[in-house]
Amino acid sequence: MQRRQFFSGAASAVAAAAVSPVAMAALPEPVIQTSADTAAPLAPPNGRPYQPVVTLNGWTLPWRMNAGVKEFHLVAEAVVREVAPGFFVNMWGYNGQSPGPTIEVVEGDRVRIFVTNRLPEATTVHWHGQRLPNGMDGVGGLNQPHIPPGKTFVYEFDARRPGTFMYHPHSDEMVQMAMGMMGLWITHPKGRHPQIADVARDYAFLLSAYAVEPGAMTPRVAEMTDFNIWTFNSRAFPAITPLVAGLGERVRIRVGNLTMTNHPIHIHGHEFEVTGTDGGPVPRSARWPEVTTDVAVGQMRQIELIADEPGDWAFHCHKSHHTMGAMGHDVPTMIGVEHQGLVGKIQKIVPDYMLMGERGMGDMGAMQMPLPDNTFPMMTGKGPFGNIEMGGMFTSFKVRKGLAAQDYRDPGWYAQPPGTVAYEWQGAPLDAQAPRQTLPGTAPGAPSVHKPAAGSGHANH
Ligand SMILES: [Cu+2]
Repeated sequence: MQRRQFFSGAASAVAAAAVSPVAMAALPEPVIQTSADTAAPLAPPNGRPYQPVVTLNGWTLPWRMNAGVKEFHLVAEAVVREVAPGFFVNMWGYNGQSPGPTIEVVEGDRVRIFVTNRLPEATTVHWHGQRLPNGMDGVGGLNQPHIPPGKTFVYEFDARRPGTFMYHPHSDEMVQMAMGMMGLWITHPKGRHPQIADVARDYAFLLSAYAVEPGAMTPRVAEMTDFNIWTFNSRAFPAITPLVAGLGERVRIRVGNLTMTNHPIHIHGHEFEVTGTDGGPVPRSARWPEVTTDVAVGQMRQIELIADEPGDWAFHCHKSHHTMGAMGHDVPTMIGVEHQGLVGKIQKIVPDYMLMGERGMGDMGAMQMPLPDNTFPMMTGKGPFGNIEMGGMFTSFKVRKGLAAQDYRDPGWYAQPPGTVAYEWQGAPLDAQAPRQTLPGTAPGAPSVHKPAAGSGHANH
């Protein structure tokens, strides 16, 4: 705190000498967000019209129109982000949150971004995916001087092509991105665009991951592979807002990845097409149906679908470790290990030892385990049928008939029509002692039906 005050005090003294009072007075007031909830879409109060996005557990930065230029003010600063209820992480971000606010502009807009550095070290902002003058690209040392603590730099360029982009520092990147410095940038098309459809709902979020020891509050910034906090926009299930859609609506979901690994993003009950990347819209002739798309590091994928199946559909990263809450990855596999009589003996050596994982780990969703301060359970979330046993990069896509256009509230659990839910077999139980039907050729000792002919050259399977 003292360090920050020192820097801002020193900075204003220096700045006052270097910049005219008129320019200082012209700095737009920064807007700060104190909530990690999903903000309502920001309808543009001026400038070219567009359909705003909804940033999951995020918000859009308001701007000031100044003689036809859209002026934004980003403040790089230390923040505390509530990643899950009661689980707080010390991060670096922008304007009170991490990720920073989404910036929404329209193709052709002249944009001026003031970046004030309230971090204890230098930073810059790189505008990932944008066409812009070289000196505005934000790579510290290469395109511009690093922004020292306490200083404000100005970036200015035209938003030349529509699409979904990101922003992040290009100054001590390893530390600053591990601490959460990132944000989304949406350039909406001006007027109709042949490759960009009108959609009823347009969602956006970043994938982010952190290494936070249970009980700690600050990410381990040198970690390269063993992350334990997997998030959509720095929120972990069940704290991630569900995506809602009216039955039959066309929905766009924009996903950017600034973690250290790839994430296959998967939706249930629907197919989608990738309609754009950070390189721009994908030509219609180059699209194909998918239910999972891999979002690699430093990539953005924009998917679109018709929400024509009512229900609560899972929407998640398909790496199953990424749909877990805080966990250690050095847990031994105990499946099949009979250690019932051993617990007492082991507890004499390790008093906190508990029997776990003998029959799989699904029971952990119900287990009331003592947790260290400031963490959250590995498997959590309650659904209408019991524990959901998930965490991390998981939420739901809720499709409902008759949802009002501007209604983004959680509609609650889907009521399945009678007779459409998987049910328990009520007939005669399987007799465990009865002989099983065996397919010819697969009984132990039977000759393999796939045995390669001698000399065929095929490797044996
Ligand atoms: Cu993942």
